[in-house]
Amino acid sequence: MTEDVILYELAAADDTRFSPFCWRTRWGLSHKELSFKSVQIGFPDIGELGGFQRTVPAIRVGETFVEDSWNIAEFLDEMYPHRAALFGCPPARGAVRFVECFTDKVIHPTMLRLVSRDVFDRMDPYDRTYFRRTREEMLGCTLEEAQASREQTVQAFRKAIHPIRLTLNKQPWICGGTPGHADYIVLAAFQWGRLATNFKILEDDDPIAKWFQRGLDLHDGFGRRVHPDDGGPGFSSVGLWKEAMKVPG
Ligand SMILES: N[C@@H](CCC(=O)N[C@@H](CS)C(=O)NCC(=O)O)C(=O)O
Repeated sequence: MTEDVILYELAAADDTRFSPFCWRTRWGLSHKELSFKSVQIGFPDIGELGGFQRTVPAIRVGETFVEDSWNIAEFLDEMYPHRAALFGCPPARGAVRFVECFTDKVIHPTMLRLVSRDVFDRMDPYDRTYFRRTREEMLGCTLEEAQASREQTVQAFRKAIHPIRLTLNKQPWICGGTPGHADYIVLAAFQWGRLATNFKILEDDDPIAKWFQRGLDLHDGFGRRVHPDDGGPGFSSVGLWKEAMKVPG
């Protein structure tokens, strides 16, 4: 397969790619040493891609369209069997499914509580109404209420992810000696936090924070370079565009 990969994904008003599910695929593509073209799509328009799930990430490679980060990772392993595997053997793949479910049902809902108000601030006005309505439904409260309790939320969160800490005390990566899709699933959740907010989610000496830093260094700093501190787009224009466009907060 020689065609270029197109990755459809969300972006903030300042062009930061913050979506955790899309970061799973971004890291998967970089793991396979594949360059890709990133195409931004607004939240309300995802259905126009024509997928069944109406979610991003989705990729297009020639005539092939694949949606869902898990399906995309499987597709990449099938298409590029000679490049480093994302999953490995069938039992390993099964265990990655657990990591995916834990992340989707424990890490993401809490991360949403921690970052959603900041994401809203950074979002293009076009996406804001949709984002507030759908995310407040998910949270069961307003974005502001979720943010108001984040000190308590983050304390509970650090305890809830202790099994990851224990794993990383025994081995450098969630997948063992080298990183794979399970690492990218969890790294992507923390990348969401890193790119969406300045709020401190992990203490610097936490083994999970150290693993995250190692993750950012993977593939020539692929994940690190996107942050404004490292030359990426990001926080610099927050507030400014809002004022310029006279959009209510
Ligand atoms: N299981 C899917 C979930 C993807 C997902 O939920 N993506 C979010 C963006 S981070 C989305 O597209 N949401 C659509 C919406 O909120 O309408 C995957 O792993 O790709």
